[in-house]
Amino acid sequence: SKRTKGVTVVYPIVYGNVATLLPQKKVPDSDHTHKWTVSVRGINGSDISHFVKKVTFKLHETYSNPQRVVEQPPFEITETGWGEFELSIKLQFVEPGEKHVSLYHNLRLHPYEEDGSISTVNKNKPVQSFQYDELVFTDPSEALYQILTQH
Ligand code: SLL
Repeated sequence: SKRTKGVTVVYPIVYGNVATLLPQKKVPDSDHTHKWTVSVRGINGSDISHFVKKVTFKLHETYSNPQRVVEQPPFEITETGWGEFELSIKLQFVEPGEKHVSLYHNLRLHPYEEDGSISTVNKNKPVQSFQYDELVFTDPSEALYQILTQH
């Protein structure tokens, strides 16, 4: 629909991962040590599907089908694995004319000490690594403007 003029809408989001150590021998015949979930949400876990149509998570190429597409909430992927890597999270919006946004996240599996070494005392505690960010829509369509400001 028609674009607004001189309008900026800022929408806060949170993205990142949780990870837990797998009990040994949980995944047969594999060297996977951790289970993790990477997600993108609104603040306080709020739903973003009123304006996000599709989220593509691009995992490390050691995963089969590394491109994971999620078209309904929750926008998240759960996997098991053995290593940390940087992944990309591409958001596509319900308004076809709105340019997609790519976010980057370093998947974290290990509890790190302040000096960068892996903590042995905390190794059984879940790890969390989330970042706050803001989506900035400049002159969104009138339809998207309505959707973004109604919530
Ligand atoms: C590292 N640069 O060497 C990183 C790469 C990749 C992690 C980590 C794959 C699991 C699977 C997996 O955990 N990859 O085989 O399905 O630490």
